[in-house]
Amino acid sequence: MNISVQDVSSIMVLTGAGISAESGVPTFRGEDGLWRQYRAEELATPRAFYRDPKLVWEWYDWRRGLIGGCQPNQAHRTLVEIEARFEDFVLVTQNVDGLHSLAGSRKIVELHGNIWRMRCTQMCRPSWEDRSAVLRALPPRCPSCGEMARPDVVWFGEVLPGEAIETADTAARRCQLMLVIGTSALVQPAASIPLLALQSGATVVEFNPQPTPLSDHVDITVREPAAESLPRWWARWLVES
Ligand code: BJW
Repeated sequence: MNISVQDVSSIMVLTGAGISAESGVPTFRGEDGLWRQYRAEELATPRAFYRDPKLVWEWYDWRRGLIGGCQPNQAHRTLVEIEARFEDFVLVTQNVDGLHSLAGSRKIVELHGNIWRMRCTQMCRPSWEDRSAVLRALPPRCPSCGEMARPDVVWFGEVLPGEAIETADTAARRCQLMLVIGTSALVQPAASIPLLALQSGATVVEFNPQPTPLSDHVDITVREPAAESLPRWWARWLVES
């Protein structure tokens, strides 16, 4: 690293499914990824949901059960340590699994929602958390108005939560260092966030065993699984600083 810990006052992290891979959560586009077994357009779009809500809920129920048995790994935990070290820190995640929060991260921005929350399709009340690994009745109902509930996640064709994307854009323009961990950088608008940081002069480090469309643009690429490489990178950076 050409900058020391002391020289960095503002740090941003962008994570994707790869950071949770070593916890046992399937990625979307990897070899064993979810999109290899299921067609995204049949499950992760509003159209799919309104065509067959029970099928879509069964898929989310299955994933909730799977994620419910997973624990944060060393990469999630290292981000908690990094957060404790920097006053100006923000962790922007595309993940819906809630593992950053379980690990103890505090300043989290969830771009694509959270699988443990649901919301009323009639929007009669704010979203609510339901951590039941298996839901009793599918599709579940809104406890206030009795209409159908949906997962509080962002599907293809849906707009990301305004505050989340604004916070992420502002942090990207302001940060001096950005860590991009475990994302294929294929899904917009999240994939463009590191480009904002690069345009603003930040140093960007990518942690991913595979190349991505970002790889040629970033300052450093670490081509290893994050649960091994992130703790090692962080320890080395502290020592070198
Ligand atoms: C490891 C590892 C280890 C493995 N360690 N790494 C501009 C151009 C073209 C299209 C669009 C555009 N703007 C918008 C679009 C349309 C669309 C889009 O981007 N499509 C592209 C696919 C072409 N975007 C949208 O629709 C978004 N909405 C939007 O922009 O609204 C305005 C608008 C709408 C329509 C038109 C124009 C504008 C919404 C996107 C919502 C994404 N939702 C999902 C599902 C969430 C709910 C759920 O979980 O069910 O979010 S899709 C899925 O992809 C999920 C993820 O968050 C997201 C990103 O995936 P991620 O995290 O990168 O995972 P993978 O699997 O792709 O990659 C894992 C990586 O980890 C790999 O690289 C591995 O190598 C690596 N890895 N092991 C480190 N141990």
